Amino acid sequence: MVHRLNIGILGLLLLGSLGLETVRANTGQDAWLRYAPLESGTLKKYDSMPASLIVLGDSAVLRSAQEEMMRGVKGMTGKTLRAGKSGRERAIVLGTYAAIRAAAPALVLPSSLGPDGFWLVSAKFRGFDSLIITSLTERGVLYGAFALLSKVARGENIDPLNEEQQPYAPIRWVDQWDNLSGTIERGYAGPSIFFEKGSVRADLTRAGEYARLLASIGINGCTINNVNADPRIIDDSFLPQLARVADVFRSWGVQLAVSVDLSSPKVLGNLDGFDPLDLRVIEYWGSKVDKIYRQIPDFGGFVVKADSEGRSGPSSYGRTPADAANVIARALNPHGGILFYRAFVYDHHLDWRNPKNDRARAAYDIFHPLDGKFDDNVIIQIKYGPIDFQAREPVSPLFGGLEKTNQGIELQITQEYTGQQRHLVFLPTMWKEILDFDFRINDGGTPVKDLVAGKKFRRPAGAFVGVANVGMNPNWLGHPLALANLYGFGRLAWDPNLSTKTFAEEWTRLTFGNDSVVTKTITAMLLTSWRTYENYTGPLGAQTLTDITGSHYGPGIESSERNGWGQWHRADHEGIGMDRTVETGTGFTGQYPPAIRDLYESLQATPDDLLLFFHHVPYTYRLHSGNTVIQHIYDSHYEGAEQAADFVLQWKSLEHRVPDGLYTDVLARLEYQAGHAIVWRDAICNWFLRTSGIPDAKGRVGNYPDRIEAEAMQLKGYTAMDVTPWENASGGKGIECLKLSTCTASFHFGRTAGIYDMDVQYFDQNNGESTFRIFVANRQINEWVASDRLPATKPGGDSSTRHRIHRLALRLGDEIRIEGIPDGEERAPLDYVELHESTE
Ligand code: GCV
Repeated sequence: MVHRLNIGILGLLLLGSLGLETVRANTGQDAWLRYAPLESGTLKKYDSMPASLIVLGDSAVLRSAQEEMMRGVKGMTGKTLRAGKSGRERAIVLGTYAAIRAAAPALVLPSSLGPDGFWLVSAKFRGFDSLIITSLTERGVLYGAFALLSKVARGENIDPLNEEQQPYAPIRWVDQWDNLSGTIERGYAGPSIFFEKGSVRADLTRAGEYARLLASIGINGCTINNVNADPRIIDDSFLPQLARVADVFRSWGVQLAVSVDLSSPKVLGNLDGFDPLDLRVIEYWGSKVDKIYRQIPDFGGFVVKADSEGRSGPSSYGRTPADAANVIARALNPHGGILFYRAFVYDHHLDWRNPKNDRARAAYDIFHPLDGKFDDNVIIQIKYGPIDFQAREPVSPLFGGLEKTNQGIELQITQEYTGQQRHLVFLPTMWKEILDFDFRINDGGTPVKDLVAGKKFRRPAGAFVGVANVGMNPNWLGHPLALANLYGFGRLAWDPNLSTKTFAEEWTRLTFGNDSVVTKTITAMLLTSWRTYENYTGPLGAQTLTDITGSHYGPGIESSERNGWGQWHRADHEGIGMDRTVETGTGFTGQYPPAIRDLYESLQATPDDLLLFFHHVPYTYRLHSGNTVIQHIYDSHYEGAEQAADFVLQWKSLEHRVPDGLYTDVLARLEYQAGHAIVWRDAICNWFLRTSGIPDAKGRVGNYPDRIEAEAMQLKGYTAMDVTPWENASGGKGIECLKLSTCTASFHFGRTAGIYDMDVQYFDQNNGESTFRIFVANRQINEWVASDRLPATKPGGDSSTRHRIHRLALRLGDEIRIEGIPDGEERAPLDYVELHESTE
């Protein structure tokens, strides 16, 4: 919000030298806080910025704000801010409102400003035109400092300035699923920054840097261990180690929290059980919490996963989640701590034969009847959809089912079901749709963002939680562009009304500088990437058709069926989809308020994107788009794979505009993604072709004129193998070298002479590093080692990888020979070769 003030406009101070923007070598470590030198035109805008800095007060958080201002201004403008002399010169002034007011009584804070909000204002301070960054809290001052620096980095005008920002929800946390061993469940960027070999790391530098990143986007808490919690995390002997993490978080205004196991009173406390209503258990939690706060006075609280996926829980004693949550919450309450109780509670031994069974119902069935029974410092943490972080799900009905209970939304920054940071998927596009989704309760506007921020039903608390799982990888998440998801989570948690384009652009500028071509290209890639991924992985709300009992990565269409996990799509010869209607199905639609229930209950009214989540339809059913379901499956997968290929071209247009190392790294990832999108496309299209028996009207599926199957080549040493499931290899087969030495597969080029691009589809397992060599007419033209660390120990959809050899001159009759040299368990496995006339 911008106020008109008559309290003065900042004068301008010449900062001097105009520099050219240098594209800084970028490992990604600094993420969006690079503070790279501004290009001369942009730099000029800040000529008049005060050259001194006044900090009112002395605390760890204010010192962080001060150091950040110094660092940022120095990096971007080359100037060192000097310590300002109060009442003698213009300055940037940092301080809480109480401190500012004492020094400048004329300054009146906007009445709407609450905790953590900040005000950036050009105003007189002790007689001099200054730039004031203030807030009710020190943390808010820090957020304001970051906001100002972000503006400068993006070349925004800051003279005059009068801007007030207020976070949408009071609690904006990230969760890490780090194990004490140092591994991270569903983490794709290296080992834990917190733990190593059962203890907190000796060196917590990265943890401190992470807290800085989090603070820069307004995140105020972090749960550092896996929700599948190791009870030892709150063992008395472990508490001093937790205190060390809290120490590095504190100066960035980030509260430490941990996940706890409900059986702790038994496992750690030597009780004979953990019945939440047993007085000894109540006492256990009380004394444990007191001990924690003695060592960590600003401790944030606990997260609980119970009665879910094998975790212990109150159901063992016939108690409810409210019984369990309240006991712990009451221990936390006197200290101001919070208890997050996860709604991800379900039976993973469901009988799949019963058409009325439905995992999607679980959270609402369990928690809605308990509405109003939870204490005020309990927050029910609800995953955005009723299943589990799929590429597309409807919004969980539980958000609309809790009116007298605090709730928070759990989003997943780590890309468990969405490409594991090997595929570019900008998730805020999905999150924004979810947050804007209107439950239309009592016909009033009831968007999810207002429910989870506690606004709609005037709850004392509300929360945005993002499962981040950053690791020791220098760029935090593995894929350099995946950092946009962490940034986007923070921005949406701060202000869910921001457009995704706004903060996608912000992130791009902060990360890559202000080159408009770069900003435009990367923003466009980000904004289309979720739909692209959905197109080639999971159509029409059938969920991500991945290997759900294993890696959650590559295609695994039948893995969800005929087991108790309940992620069924129920595709058979006739049709596909889960009937979740009240009338004929599982009754799930009845969990939504009437207006939404009616929408999803009706086959005609259900949006195409979610059709198969709610209805079972024949393949010939016509969508609103006019296409049949089966043709949509074919078309969307071809479209998705083409869009993924187009990302490569878009990125290539940025060569020499982004730092070289970063350019090459991202290019390799996008090329891999384009290849893997084809693996997905072919697996899904062929599976549905075989299952439905309905051919692709465009004749693409099952016809690959440019493809030479490895098993059809002349083989020396190599033997043909069946790949399981069959759809994850072309023709269901590949070849493997069972010898200890080199095997060869060859064929003769039978097409018109010309320049061709050659794609070699091979399987890159993580239990060996095979070498491949390509010869044309006996001349070696290429060699590579299959050394990626994909989540696969066998040939299949997780390991299938494409290697492209560009612009190969081929003549009719040329022998093309592939030599495969196996290594370890990886038998130099190959699927096929494709030759396309080169267009480059
Ligand atoms: C931490 C999914 C994931 C699990 C995760 C669980 C949860 O099932 O695959 O790895 O466990 O969700 O959110 O608790």
